Amino acid sequence: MTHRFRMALLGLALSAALPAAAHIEVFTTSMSGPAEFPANTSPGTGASTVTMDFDALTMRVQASFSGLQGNTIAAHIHCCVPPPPANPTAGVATILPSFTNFPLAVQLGDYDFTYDLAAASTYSSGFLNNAQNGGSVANAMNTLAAAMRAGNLAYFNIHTTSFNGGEIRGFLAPVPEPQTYPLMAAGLGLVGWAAARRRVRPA
Ligand SMILES: [Cu+2]
Repeated sequence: MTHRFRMALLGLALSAALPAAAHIEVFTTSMSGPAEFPANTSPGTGASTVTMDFDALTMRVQASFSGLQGNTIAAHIHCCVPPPPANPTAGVATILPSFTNFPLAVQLGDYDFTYDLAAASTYSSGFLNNAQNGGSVANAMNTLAAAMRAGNLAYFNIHTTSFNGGEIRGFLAPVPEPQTYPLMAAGLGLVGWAAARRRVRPA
């Protein structure tokens, strides 16, 4: 094996090891009235990013919203909707009645708060104590994370005075880990470069 080829293999091995080492997962969604069940005609829109750090055991919840018809009364994440054809709604998974310090009585706003995933208070008691989670914060964390990975099971919902059941919502889904993919591409690129070098070299 040439030195370059060994280096390329090392790069590939490193990139293969990184996804297991990266314990941060990011989920996003866009929220709207038509995404509610039942759908409504609210002109409001919103976006949310949820960042779970499985080393620090934190969940950062960021959101922004505007154009709501009613004034905000609550916001949280619902989980987990049942399989079709059941109604695509679920109970609240996160702290009740609303996210800590979420802007209330407004039609637009921004939100940024970091929760402790190991704290029982991060979850609604119903979610924490349901049959699947059995009062375990680890189970509750894993259930919520798995639902967001699935992309169609957990939704961010903003309730208002005009739409008590929710004016805008959106299902949280994963985004690729930015710190992993460029490194993986770099590792694969190294392998390709080493292979090309070997091809042009005289036998
Ligand atoms: Cu709700």
